[in-house]
Amino acid sequence: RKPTLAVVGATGAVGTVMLSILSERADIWGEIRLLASKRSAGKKLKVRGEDVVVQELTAEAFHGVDVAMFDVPDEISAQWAPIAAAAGAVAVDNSGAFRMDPDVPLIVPEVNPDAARNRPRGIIANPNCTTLTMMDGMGALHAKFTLTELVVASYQAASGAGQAGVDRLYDELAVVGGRRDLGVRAGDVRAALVDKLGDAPSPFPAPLALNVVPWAGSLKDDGWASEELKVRNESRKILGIPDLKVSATCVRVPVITTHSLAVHATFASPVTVAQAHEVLSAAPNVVVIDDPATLQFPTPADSVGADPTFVGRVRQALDFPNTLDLFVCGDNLRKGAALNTAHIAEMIAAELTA
Ligand code: 11C
Repeated sequence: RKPTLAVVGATGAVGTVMLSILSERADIWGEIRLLASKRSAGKKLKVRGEDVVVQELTAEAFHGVDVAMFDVPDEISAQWAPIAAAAGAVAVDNSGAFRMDPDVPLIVPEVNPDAARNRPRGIIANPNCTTLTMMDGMGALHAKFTLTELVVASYQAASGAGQAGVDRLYDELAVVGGRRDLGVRAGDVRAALVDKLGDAPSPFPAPLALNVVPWAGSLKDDGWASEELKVRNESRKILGIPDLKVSATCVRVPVITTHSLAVHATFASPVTVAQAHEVLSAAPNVVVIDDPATLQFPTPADSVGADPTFVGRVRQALDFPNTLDLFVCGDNLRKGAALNTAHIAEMIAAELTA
């Protein structure tokens, strides 16, 4: 019998990509059941070329489900993933609700697949998309050279804030497009957006069009944004280095989809650019694009929609021993979310049918 998969939250930004990923990858699933709030129940969505009616999220809806993926806000996952697990499913959760729970493995299949076998709560967590963007590359480098410090600046896309983020950025771009009088005086972009968009809510705490916004997530102690702490805590857990020194600054940029990271990574001993290229080129799901002489490097516009993460601009830091600087791009809705979740679910399906 092919395993039954439930997709909880199929109508959101990540859920929509999930349905197309499930339609593209090897067809290992029997039934694919779509579950959502009462509001979305009854809608028809296409999966594997067929219309599937969305069912209401209830405890009974998990009956007979082998693997349940969750792409919903933290509080919905916190409530429903344990219910799915109690019904006998393995829950693969893409929210932040369980990532740091010691009884929940946090999995990147290319980096720490074996950790997925120890799941006492029946729940496996999928990392945050910013962390995931660098994990395939950093995992491979750590396995060879032993990572000791990570300093990261992110350049995060609007879709990290969900469909509302995408809609807001397009709305803002429509206001500023062609306006050569904007971006020349402090506050002019903000005023133009208020003029045209009024007090329509934005998921971003400042204009994103013609701007960058040094904030993602919610306020934590001492001025840190939650996203920055997720990068630190999740990197440590995935790589299995509890005392890894990590410092992150997370910044939203006017890109629709694909997060980028400038990474300053220190290792136990010196690493040459050639050694790093060799390891990264052999790493699963990593593509190296790095030829400074011909200006070849990854950009979000060239990476969006692809499965791998792209690494370039690899340099030996001039004033920091044992340290590489590099730039990574990864589609935050694919490797950063739906693809990694689908990959974990496929690992579990293989385990269940072995
Ligand atoms: C962002 N990375 O770009 C966030 C979105 O913990 O899964 C995903 C938040 C999370 O805003």
